[in-house]
Parts: sequence; C-alpha cells; structure tokens
Amino acid sequence: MRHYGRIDWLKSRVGFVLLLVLLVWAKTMMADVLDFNLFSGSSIIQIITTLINPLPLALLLIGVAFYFRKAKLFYPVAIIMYVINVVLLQLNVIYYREFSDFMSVSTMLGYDKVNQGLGASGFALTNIHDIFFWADVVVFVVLFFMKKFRFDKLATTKLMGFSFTTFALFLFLITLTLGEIDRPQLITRQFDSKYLVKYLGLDAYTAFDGLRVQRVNEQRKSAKKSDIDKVLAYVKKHNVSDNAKYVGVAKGKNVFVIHLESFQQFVLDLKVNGKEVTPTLNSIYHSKSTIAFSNFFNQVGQGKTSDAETMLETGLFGLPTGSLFATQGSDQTFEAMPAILRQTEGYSSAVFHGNNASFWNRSNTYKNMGYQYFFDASYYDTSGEKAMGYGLKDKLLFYDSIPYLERLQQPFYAKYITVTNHFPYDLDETDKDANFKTTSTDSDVVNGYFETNHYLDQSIAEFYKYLKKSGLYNNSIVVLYGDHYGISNSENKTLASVLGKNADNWTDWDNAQMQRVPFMVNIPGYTDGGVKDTYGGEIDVMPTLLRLLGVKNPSKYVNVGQDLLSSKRSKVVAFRDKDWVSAEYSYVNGNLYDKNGKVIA
Ligand code: GP9
Ligand code: MN
Repeated sequence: MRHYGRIDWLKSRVGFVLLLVLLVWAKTMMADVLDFNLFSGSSIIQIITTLINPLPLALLLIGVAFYFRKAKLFYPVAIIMYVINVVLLQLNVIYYREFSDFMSVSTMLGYDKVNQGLGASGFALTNIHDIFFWADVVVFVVLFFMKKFRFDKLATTKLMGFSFTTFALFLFLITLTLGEIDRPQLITRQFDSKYLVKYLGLDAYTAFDGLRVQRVNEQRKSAKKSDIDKVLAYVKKHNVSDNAKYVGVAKGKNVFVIHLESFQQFVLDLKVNGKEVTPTLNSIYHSKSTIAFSNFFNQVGQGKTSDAETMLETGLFGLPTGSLFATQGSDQTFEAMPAILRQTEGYSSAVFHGNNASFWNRSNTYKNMGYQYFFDASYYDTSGEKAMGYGLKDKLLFYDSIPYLERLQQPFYAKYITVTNHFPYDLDETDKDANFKTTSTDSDVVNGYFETNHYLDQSIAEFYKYLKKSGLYNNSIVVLYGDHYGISNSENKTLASVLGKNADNWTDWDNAQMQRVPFMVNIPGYTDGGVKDTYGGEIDVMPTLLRLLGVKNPSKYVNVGQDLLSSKRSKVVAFRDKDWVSAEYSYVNGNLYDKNGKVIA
C-alpha cells in the first residue's frame, strides 16, 4: 500500500512535479522582485496575477510528464520541462539587466543582432543571486549520479495528466480574465511586454511573442521583390511638388518634437470659468513664428500613441489591428526621421519619456528607427509622488531631462513624449493650479481632462522658459502635436455643453470633427507663420518636416503622406476605418455629410 506520509509524498510522482512547480514559482518570484521589479507601481490585480501566473504554465509544461507512464520517461520529461522554464527565466534575467525589457523570440533565435553582443556580455551580467536559479538542478544531478534519486515506479492514472492540464488552463484563464478586466485589449494591442508578463507570466509572453514572430516570418516569406513596385508607383504618383516658400526655413536647427498626450484641438483657445485652459499653447499657436493648422486630424488605430509615432517618424500608417511598434518594431529597420536626419544632415537623436522602455516595445522600435538615445523612466527619479499612471510627471520630465539634453550633440532631433494628460486624467492635488477652476459636468473624465490639459500647458511654459534662458530657443524649432482624442465618443455628449453645443443634436459627424488635434511648428525668428485651414493629418507630418528642414530630395523616401504646405496636396483626410473628412464633405459611419454636418446620402 502506498501512503502519502510527509516524506513519501514528496517521493511520489505527483509530489515531485509539485515540487518542481513550486521551485519555478519561487525562482520566478525571486526574479520578479530582484530583477524585473514587477511589483513596484503595480495595481492590486497586477500583484495578484504576478503572484499566480508562474503556476499555470509550469503546471501545464511539467505536468506533461504525466502522459508518460514509464519512470524512465516520466522523470526526464519532467526535468527537461523544468530546466526549460529555468533557462527561460535566466536568459530573460540577463537580457533584462541590459535592456530593461524581456527577451523577444527573434532575439533568442538570433534573427536580430542583439544576441551577438549579449553573448559576450552575458557573463558580466550575471549576479550573485543567479546561483539560486541553478543550485537545485545541481543537487538533482548529483543525487542522480550517486544513485540516490528515488524513482516512483508506480505510474499515475491517465486522469492525473488530464487533471493537471485542466487545472493549469483554468488558472491561466483566471489570469487572462483578470488581465483583460484590468487592461482591456491586453492581448490584441500587446502594448507592453512588461504588462503581459505581469498578467500572464513569462512563459505566456514568450509563447505570444513566438506566434508573432512566426506570423511576421510567414509574411516575409510570401513577400515578393516585385511587391514593392506597386508601392513605389503609388508613392511617386502621390508626391506633390514642394512649396518653395517653405523649403529649408528650419534648415540646420535643432528639432524638438513635443508629443502632447491625448490633447485635442478643441481645447486651444477654450475658456473654462473665464480662464484659458492652455494659455501657453494658445500663444504659440497664434504666434507669427508658428506655422499652425486648424484642420489637422489624428489618424491612429489600436496602436494609439505608437501609431501616432509611427506616422510622424515614418510617414506610414500603423497596422489594421494592434500596434506596429509591438508587432514589427523588433525585427524591422525603418526609414525614419532620426535615421534620415542623421544620414543627410548629421543630426543626433534622442527620445525623452517618463514610462518604461518596454511600453509599446519602444526600446526595440526606437533602435530600429535610428534613435541614438532613449531616456526612459530608468533615467529619472520616479519615486513617490513624482510619477503617476504612465510614468514621470511632465513638469519633472522636462526638468530632469535637461542634463541629458545638454550633452546631446547639436543639431539634434529630440522627442519628448508627455504622459500626465492621459486617461483617466487624475491629477494629484499638489499639481493643481489654484487659479484654474475646471468644469463641473457629470463626468469626472471631462472635468479632470481640463485640469491635466492645464498642467500640460504649464509644463510647456516651463520648458519654453528653459529653452529661452539656455539660448537653445534661438537655434531650435519646436514641433507640437496631439496624438489622438482624450475624450472618447461616449463622453462627447457631456462635452457638448462645454463647447456651447446641444447634446441632443450630437451625431457621428460631430464625433469625427472632434478628431482634430493640434499640429504646429514653432520656428523662433520666423515671422511669416499663421494658422492654416488646410485639411491634413498625422500621416503628412514627415513629408512636411523634411521640406522645412531642407532635406535634399525628400520625395525619395517611401511615405504616403503629402506636404501640408503644398497647394497641390489632396484635400481629403482618411481615417483607419474607411471614414474620411474634407472641407466640403465627410463620410462617417455609412453616411455622407455636407460641411454643416447634414446627411446628404
Ligand atoms: C505611455 C504612452 C501612452 O508610455 O505613451 O500610450 P497610449 O495609451 O496613449 O497609447
Ligand atoms: Mn497616447
């Protein structure tokens, strides 16, 4: 008779598998705390999922051993599965120490160059606590060779394997559901490897990434060299002639691109309780040294911020679903602004952003766009009240980045991605301006939005003050743009009253009009600016900037936008869902509207 006494229990097959699963869990926790720092800044749900997510995949993989009845197969399979888990963990720990991100399958398989460098520096990146990843494996091996390893000859029933698999899938489903509740579209948007690991665990992240790599490879395999001909013909046909008046007006200047998170055009010039929400942005917008646009639309899809960045940096749209950064950013080389400006005009380049480098797969994508430096959250003090939601608060980002900025070689192309004006627009009391009283609508989102708008505006004011004081202002241009809506269509009716409109007459057409975001190029010293009513969108920024910066032969770059300053450009702005807007007509959600928003077909 077998009995499951305290010692014998561990010597049974079930006990052995559970021991291995427990070891995987303990080692993962060690890495989560000491290396990946996964618990800091986590929500309660993230803490719960991080605590349980090593279990489902470990149970699933190591539990496979139960499908092998012979002890000679059962034990090696269990141990191999266990070692695979530990190797995956160790590789990621080493990779993370260098890159602040989890390892992509393409890196593991050697598709990209990263792993070559890593091989050499791998040893240098080991740490004393790594011993604990391997100590038990050594004990197993020693016991085995000393013939002290006790095999349980008694095979478990078939049901055991099945129970482990089912339980593992059940646990996985729990983490998946919690993840989707906490972060909707976690899987489809795949916006952050760190989030995927927090919710689903390292194994699941690797599996999803493996599927992604396979899809990319299949697409690559089926691509023919001649496919590009059609693209080149399209690009050539849509290229519009330059407007000589503007070519080279910003030549040789440093470029600041300031990404105004979730900032919409309707806020410009808006007064709330008698006060301008964004006085600084308003004055830049109306300055004679600014070329600004009043009918400029965001054209993002699911990739949100990363789609806006894709368009601005490459003049190409994002993907129909998901984010180009997340799905293609690791394995493609982009013909992007930082690379082009370095090759043609000798610019250096950097991104300043207060969130983790892994968000939107930025650390990989930026490298492949030719960015030289990426100053992410790890470069700043983000402790305590200094950060919220998506990272370091904007005022601190602008301030704390100065030492890095001042070491950049000029001319530079420097991008600042702000985050404080991000949904849900909660501002700490200490960051609120006592002189600004926001709206009192039923929606906390709408009320909060104007407060974070105002904070964002103040951060720009402070940065401008610095630029002027340091002298950088005189040899720089500042490009400011809003990436996408901040107030979603479902909240727009609440907004109607603030805008002096009637909520009852609000239509899809009004929602489309709300997709306007600011786009302005402030060129200190230039006096021929003004607000243009040209219709255009984010896709048009790259060809516009290339010409303003006087890059030679700008039409040779493959992009699908058109210079906003050319009189020959198309007057239609396309969204990602076949809807479009223009000065005369708009097509939204199956209806054709005239310029006043009346349905005409
Ligand atoms: C965070 C950020 C936000 O790093 O840029 O992205 P979003 O949620 O707006 O796409
Ligand atoms: Mn955004």
